[in-house]
Amino acid sequence: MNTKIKQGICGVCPGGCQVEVEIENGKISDVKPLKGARFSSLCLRGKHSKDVVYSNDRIKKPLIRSGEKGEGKFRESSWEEALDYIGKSIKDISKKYGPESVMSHTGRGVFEHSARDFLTGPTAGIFEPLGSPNMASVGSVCYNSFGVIAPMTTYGIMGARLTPDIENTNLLVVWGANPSTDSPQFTFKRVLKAKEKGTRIIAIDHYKSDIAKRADKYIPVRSGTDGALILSIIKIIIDEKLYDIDFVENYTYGFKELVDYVQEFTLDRVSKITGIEKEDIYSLAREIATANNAAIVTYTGLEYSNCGVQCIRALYILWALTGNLDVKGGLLISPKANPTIKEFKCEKPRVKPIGADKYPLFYELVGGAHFMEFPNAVLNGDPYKIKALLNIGSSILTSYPNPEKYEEALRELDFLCVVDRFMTKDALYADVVLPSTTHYEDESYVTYPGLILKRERIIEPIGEARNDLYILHEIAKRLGYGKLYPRDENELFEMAFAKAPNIIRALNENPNGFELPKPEIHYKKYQSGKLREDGKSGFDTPSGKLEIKSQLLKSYGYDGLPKYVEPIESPISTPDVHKEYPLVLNTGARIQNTFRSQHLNIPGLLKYQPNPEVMISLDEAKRRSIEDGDKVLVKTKYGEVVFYANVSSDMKNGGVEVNMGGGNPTQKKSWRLANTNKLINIDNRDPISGFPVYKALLCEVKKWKEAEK
Ligand SMILES: Nc1nc2c(c(=O)[nH]1)N[C@H]1C(S)=C(S)[C@@H](COP(=O)(O)OP(=O)(O)OC[C@H]3O[C@@H](n4cnc5c(=O)[nH]c(N)nc54)[C@H](O)[C@@H]3O)O[C@H]1N2
Ligand SMILES: Nc1nc2c(c(=O)[nH]1)N[C@H]1C(S)=C(S)[C@@H](COP(=O)(O)OP(=O)(O)OC[C@H]3O[C@@H](n4cnc5c(=O)[nH]c(N)nc54)[C@H](O)[C@@H]3O)O[C@H]1N2
Ligand code: SF4
Ligand SMILES: [Mo]
Repeated sequence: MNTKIKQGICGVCPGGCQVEVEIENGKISDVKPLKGARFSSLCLRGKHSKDVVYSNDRIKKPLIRSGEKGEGKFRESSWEEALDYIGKSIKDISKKYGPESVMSHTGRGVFEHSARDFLTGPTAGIFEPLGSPNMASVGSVCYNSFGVIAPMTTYGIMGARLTPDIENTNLLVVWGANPSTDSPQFTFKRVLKAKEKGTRIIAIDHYKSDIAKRADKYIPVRSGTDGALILSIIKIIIDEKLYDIDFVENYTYGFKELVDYVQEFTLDRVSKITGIEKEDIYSLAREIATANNAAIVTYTGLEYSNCGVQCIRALYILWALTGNLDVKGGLLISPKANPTIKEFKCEKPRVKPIGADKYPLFYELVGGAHFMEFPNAVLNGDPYKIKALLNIGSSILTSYPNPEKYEEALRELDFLCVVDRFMTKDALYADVVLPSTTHYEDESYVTYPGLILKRERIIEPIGEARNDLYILHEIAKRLGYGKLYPRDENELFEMAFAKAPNIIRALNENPNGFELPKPEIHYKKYQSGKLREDGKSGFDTPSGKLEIKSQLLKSYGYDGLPKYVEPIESPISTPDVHKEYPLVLNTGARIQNTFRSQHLNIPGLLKYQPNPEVMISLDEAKRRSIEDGDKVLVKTKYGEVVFYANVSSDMKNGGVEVNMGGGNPTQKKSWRLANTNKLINIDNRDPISGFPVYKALLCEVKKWKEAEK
């Protein structure tokens, strides 16, 4: 037997974990974490990554639809034929209906580091040189609320520059995130180390997640009500003068209005809203304000309510008011990164993308189209018709709310191309499906904090799979602008590091990669002028201060203050609906063996959790005669889906947590039939980000037998 060991990067997701791969007769036989490496970690999916690579479900050749849309009948084709067909269709549609009628959408499948650099940088608009403004991504439902809109309207900086100083903090608050199940596990490892050193950890979540179980204190909150909790904490620190008075006087805008506004967030009222004991709210406020320093880890838990952006803004404001912004052990602001990628200039499309009218601030800060508006554009021509879609690395029909509507829209299109590793439900509606490689099958690079590494090819591509960027190059070439994307590995490095060729040299010559120069540490950069282009002290916002009251939000007609809005469907705002649907519905908390819709066809990973589950409390289950493992129906006003009961003391009464990701044809039957997004209302959104309310609706759970009657 011919066995080799190669050092590499795990190939299944963009996590970039450094691994050791055992190869027998040219095939991966085992994957282990790389001992001693700085970015080594292996999640369950990494452990089973060879099963993903060699799954029979992989798409192996380009496919052209031969049956009806949705039927699943395709014939294999050559790359040339498939690419020519795509090029011709896009050109024809663009000519007939205008370039704005062709659209691209990218998802979590193209977060591999080079793909991410090309698809979020100056070459993000795949059809932009053609004249289309319609590039969209899953950023329409993920990250941009917490990572762009909230920090930009508050601190005037992108959230990518904000990092919790986990190593130096006394108090770490994990608020609406769960690093222990998230890929990659780098943050989790840091949190565990901090805990070992004695850092106090508080977790705030709607259920007792893994990180909440490890925390020193767990605070259960009703989904979607964190905004009220944060404002009551701010009220306490103002009442007790526990805030940083000098900072408020010199560096904030709108503090007085905030003081007036928070008066309504009394302990009594907020305890009723959030379901948290008054004593717990009070001691949380005191702990955050009096800790020597406090850091925060947050992410998607706060994005999906009716006031997601404002809630995250409130949290950022709280962190600054308590003196925890850009200090040792607090929430650090890193210097602006310098992109190294080749610039690409083309005439800007004259028409605005879809969604720019409804979510103008999203358009200004994020750019591109808002994909929540896709069905409305395709089906109703609002604001105009979209006729063709290139969807790369996203499973639209399992990810977006009200999938029936998206399905109708995909059926209605004149042309759809899907690029994926596996047959998604979207792909069943495609005219052309193209196979994409895993990261074991091609060469590229990975970027970590402070380090760039070359990513070596470990095995030859499966079937005729190709790297996404080279596929894009071929499509762009047929539209007359192939130079937008690299043709091959040489061009990939040349273009990605066009502004720093020394990095290419270092990557080729040094197996330990390229260490980025360590920036000098400067705390409180708002004092020294390091946050603004003009070198003046303060923040890079319209007022030059931290905007508690955001002028940018105001100029777009939104509330300037971080106002709390009770979920528009909730026990408080819709008591009638609550009678019929007495449980607060939350969906999509991560589990380690899947990644959104992915890997629900891999037997080794399904073993960890064979069926899609709804987590329900012991009392709520008993009341409904539901036992652990029972098949149950979860019903909302918008739809009903079958899940399996996970009766657990980790869930509090009055709420449930439902897995997301089901609905794709290759998945195990129970998952395939469980598309959580059928339960979600497409029209219920955060008005600023346009994000759907995935995590604060009402539902009922019934035993399956009873439901059948
Ligand atoms: N109800 C509910 N809905 C949610 C959420 C929730 O919490 N609740 N979460 C939301 C969030 S945060 C997000 S990000 C979205 C997820 O949005 P999606 O981007 O749709 O995420 P995935 O389901 O992971 O789909 C990624 C697709 O890319 C493919 N893929 C993987 N690697 C590659 C690659 O290298 N190249 C290509 N071309 N394809 C690849 C996979 O096979 C898969 O089909 O879902 C959102 N939807
Ligand atoms: N294994 C794995 N890793 C992943 C993914 C995956 O699907 N699988 N998805 C990737 C993606 S797309 C993303 S965006 C990131 C997300 O990364 P995270 O945001 O850390 O994702 P979660 O682990 O779901 O953590 C969110 C937590 O917020 C809680 N929560 C929900 N609603 C509320 C609320 O109203 N208030 C509070 N306080 N908490 C709430 C949830 O119960 C959950 O514990 O993870 C990425 N990593
Ligand atoms: S997070 Fe898991 S699947 Fe992703 S790269 Fe790391 S080990 Fe692989
Ligand atoms: Mo996400």
